[in-house]
Amino acid sequence: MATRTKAKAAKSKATAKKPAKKIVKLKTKKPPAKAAAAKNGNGLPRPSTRAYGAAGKALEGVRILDFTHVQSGPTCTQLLGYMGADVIKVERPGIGDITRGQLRDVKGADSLYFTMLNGNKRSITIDSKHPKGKEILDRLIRHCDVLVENFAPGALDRMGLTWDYIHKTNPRMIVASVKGFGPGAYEDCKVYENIAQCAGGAASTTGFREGPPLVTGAQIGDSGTGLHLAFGIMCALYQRNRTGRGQKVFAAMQDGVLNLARVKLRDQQRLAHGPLTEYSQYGENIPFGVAVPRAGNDSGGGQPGWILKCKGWETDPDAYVYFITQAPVWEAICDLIGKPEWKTDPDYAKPPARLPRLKHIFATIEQWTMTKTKFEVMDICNKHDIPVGPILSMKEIAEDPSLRATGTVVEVDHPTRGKYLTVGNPVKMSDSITEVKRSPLLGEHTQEILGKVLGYSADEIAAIQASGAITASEKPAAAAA
Ligand code: CAO
Repeated sequence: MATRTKAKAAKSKATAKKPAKKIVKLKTKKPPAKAAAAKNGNGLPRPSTRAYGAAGKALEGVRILDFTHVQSGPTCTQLLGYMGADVIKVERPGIGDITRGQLRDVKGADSLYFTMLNGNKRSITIDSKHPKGKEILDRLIRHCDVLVENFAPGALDRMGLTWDYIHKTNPRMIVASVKGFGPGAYEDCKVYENIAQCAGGAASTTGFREGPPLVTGAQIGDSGTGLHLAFGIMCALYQRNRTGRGQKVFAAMQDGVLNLARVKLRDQQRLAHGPLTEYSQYGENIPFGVAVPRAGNDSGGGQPGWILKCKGWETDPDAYVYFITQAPVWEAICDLIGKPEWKTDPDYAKPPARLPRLKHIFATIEQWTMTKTKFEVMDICNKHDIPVGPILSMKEIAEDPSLRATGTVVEVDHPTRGKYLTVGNPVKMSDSITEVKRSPLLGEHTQEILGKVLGYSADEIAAIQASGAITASEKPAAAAA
């Protein structure tokens, strides 16, 4: 205190010696409201001080009324479950999701089709057409944030769950749907994976020119659309923070496939300006038609690529490698394959000169790759930054230790089928750690959800049970495929 007083006195002495200065009042600008808000974190809470991974999951607190079945819808809700949402899967009593019994490999147990698409969910059985069932659904609608469904067009409305009804019951609820097609000529059609691949432009551009259209093994129609839907749901949840109200989110499988095949719509428009020079048919002098052709294994980008045989191809159907002749590493490729003269030969030195000779170039590179295993090719080429990729079989992927280590391939235990592999969360987050849980048995959580989530008393649950709204109907289950 004494020190402060002394200092004060010294300061006033110094001031007294100086001639009095005219005091100019400076107009201080108030910081703009936006800047002040930004300084205060734009309304966000203070950054958590908890260790990364210990502050809960990304979607903790979000509750999903999962009315999905087969593949497209379940893919979406499983991802939301991986991110921490509480996913309540509503299934028909005694039957459940049709995939429980489809492509069954273990007698009496839920199929892999079901178990691999319905992890991290709880199952409740409700007959949605039973009056008591309808009452339970109403309560669920009030307790959930998002309803996700992929019934055939009109099925949800036929249950009485129209958008108007849901919105009136819970104005905050987001209603997310997958259908085969958007509004138009085909809007009432039922759609499965391969139909979407065909209608979305993927099949007409997949396969070899001289063969028929091909569908791909990647489920871009089902899982791809589920992924699109999940993105829409996330955006709707974010917007709801501002508006306080839910909205409809709609993803058509045709649209989802087209979105993934957009480079082919790019090429369709390029065709109007001349041939597609990176397609091998250009180098082979085969004229282009009016639509984008099938391009075999041509690379979809500007760098020519092809699938080449590797050592063992005679007996191993997957002894192949994808090889890209990327321009910046052309010289390294020439040295590796024993063609150093191609580095300066005007027929090979520059990319445009190589285009008409791609078939011969890849056949020559293949003579080299056939002397190595696909993994040896990978090791050698990567040292030179040459982009190559081994054709991995599903067996190799299932056994790959790095995919296990990252949680992309996960082994889970199931009470009736035992251990099985599933695909974990393909998206890794540093502060939201995914825990992959097994799929639920049919109706495994019915009592728990009725009591703990919806607040029914034990007597009420007993009455619900007696009503037949949550128990198996007399109808026989649909035949499993
Ligand atoms: N209680 C009572 N009834 C229930 C019920 C429940 N819990 N859950 C479903 N149902 C009823 C539906 O109300 C519907 O009845 P109505 O037709 O009488 O209204 C019935 O079950 C069948 O539903 P659905 O028509 O959706 O099923 P489906 O097997 O005939 O068709 C599919 C399947 C996938 C072709 C269709 O659902 C569809 O086109 N979905 C949209 C596109 C899609 O997601 N396709 C991807 C499928 S994965 O390849």
